[in-house]
This record gives sequence, structure tokens and C-alpha cells, in this order.
Amino acid sequence: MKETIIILGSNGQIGSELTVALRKKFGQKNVIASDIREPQSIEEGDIFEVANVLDKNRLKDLFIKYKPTQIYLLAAMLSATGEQYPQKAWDLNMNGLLNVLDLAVELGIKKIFWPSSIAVFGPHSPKIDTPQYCIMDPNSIYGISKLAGERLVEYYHAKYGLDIRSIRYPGIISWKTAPGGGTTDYAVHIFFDAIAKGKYECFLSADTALPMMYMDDAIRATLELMDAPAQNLTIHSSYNLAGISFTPAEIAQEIKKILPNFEMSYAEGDPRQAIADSWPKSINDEYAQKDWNWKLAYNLEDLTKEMLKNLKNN
Ligand code: AKB
Repeated sequence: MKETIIILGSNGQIGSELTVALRKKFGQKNVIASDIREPQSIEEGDIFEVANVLDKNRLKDLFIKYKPTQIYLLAAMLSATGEQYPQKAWDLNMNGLLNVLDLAVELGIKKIFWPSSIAVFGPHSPKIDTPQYCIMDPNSIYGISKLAGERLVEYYHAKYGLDIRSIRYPGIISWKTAPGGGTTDYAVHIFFDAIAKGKYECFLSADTALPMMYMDDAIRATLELMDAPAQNLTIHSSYNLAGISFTPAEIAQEIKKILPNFEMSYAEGDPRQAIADSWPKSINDEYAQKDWNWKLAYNLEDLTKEMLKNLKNN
């Protein structure tokens, strides 16, 4: 079957790389990128539409114009920015999702990807090897909106038969597009500063372990989940993905193996510390392994080498 794909939020950290991967897989003409503003450059032949996910009429026009068979909804406000603008974060993360779900039901668009996050877990969730099912009491507005979103996508699957697939992404590490407004962003900034300045001041404490993942693994996971036969999928909220867990001190150590003069310091009192402290240190992803054969490719050593090599060359 010929697929036509619309990506909402295509300019962001994940969106910009997922758009390239989807165009490669499905053909340039079959993938429509869209965001609230135009990207810095648009390659010849790429289709791009300006759209705000909170403007339901605009979304409806887009969906009627292109008749997508799949929608990827990536537009969201992340954890740190969300704490500065809680109402805006709730509005964007919830109403953007509801607009897409309702239009999908109305227009008969069956397949949707929507990302969740490790932020759905909270202070009373198990911290180590956090299972798919456990106490979930997120205390950031981002985490609360993602958990509510998970309940909504499962509800729309059960009630309207939508095939919505989702991953609880850990922090994503990439060199092409910087992340914006997340708690895990330090694990990207550290590489940029290591190359540019030879040092980095980290806003999380040295021993704050968090689950992370190299972008190539995150893109592959997304494509593999979307390709998996529907009958194999037992999770209709969002799949845990473990990635790799490490602390700021451990990643600094890894960078020093390649850049021995790299210096790391730590700033105390950043509000992102409290968010990080409420999240899991490591995640259990046995459902993803069992249901769609998920296997991680990049460990901390691999991703450190890739990040430093690519940032140096670009
Ligand atoms: C954030 O830090 O807010 C995001 C996430 C883990 O969802 N990167």
C-alpha cells in the first residue's frame, strides 16, 4: 500500500531526523513536513507546510489536502520549558494531541505515531529497571501531560480502533539538531561544549543517572515500531525503551578518553535537578524486546565516539 505521511513538529530534535528517514523510506513526495514556522532551509522537492497543531481547522485542511495514511505528531513542549509555562505546555501537549486524534477519527486516518517520555514516571515509581506497569505519579507538567496523553491514545485505540503507536523516549542524544527545553539536554550540550570550549558546566549533579539513547537508535526504534504487525503489539499506551543509563560523571569520563583535557564542573541549584530526581535511573523494556524485537545498538562508548567525530567534522 502506498503511504502518505504528515509529520507535525518536523523542525524539532527528533522531527528533523525522522523526516529525513521517512523520506528515504517512503519517497520525498510522500512525506509532508510541517511545523509552526519554516525550517532554515528546504531542499528542492521537499514538501513543507506551516501549521500550528492547536489550529484544528488548519490541520483539517492539511489532512484533506494530502489524505495521509500516517501521522507523526511530534510537536510538544518539553519538561524544563514546561515548568516555565505550565498552561502553555498543557495546552500544546494535550490539545494538539486531541485535535489530531479527533480529526483522525473524523477523516478515517488510522495510523498515528505519538511520542511519550520517561517523564511519565514520578517519585514513587521504581527508580531502577522501571517496569512498563508500575506506580506512575509524574510531578512535572510535561510528565503529567504525557501520562494523560498515554491514557487518551489507549482510549482512542479501544473506542475508535485507531492504530496509535508510541514510545516512552529516554533523553535523545544527537548532533544535527539541538534539543530544546528538556532536562536531559545536558547530555547533548556537553558534546558541543567539549568540542567548542574543552569544558562544560553541567546543570545536573555528577551522580544523576538518567536513561538516554543515541538518535540513530531512536529513529530506528520508531520505524521498527511503526512497521511491526499490529497483532504483535500488546501495549497501546506507550512502550518503555531502556536506552543506556549513565551519570554526568560517567559521560565526562568517556569524553576524557578521547579529549583528555576536557574539564567538567557542576552548577548547583538548577530547577532541572528536581525533575531529573523524580525520573527513573534505568528502564526495563522487555515488552519492546518481545513484541517487536527491539535491540539497542549504541552504548555510551559508541555514542561518545560518534558525537565527537560528527561534531568535529561538521
Ligand atoms: C526532556 O528532558 O524533557 C525530554 C524527555 C526525557 O522527554 N528529553
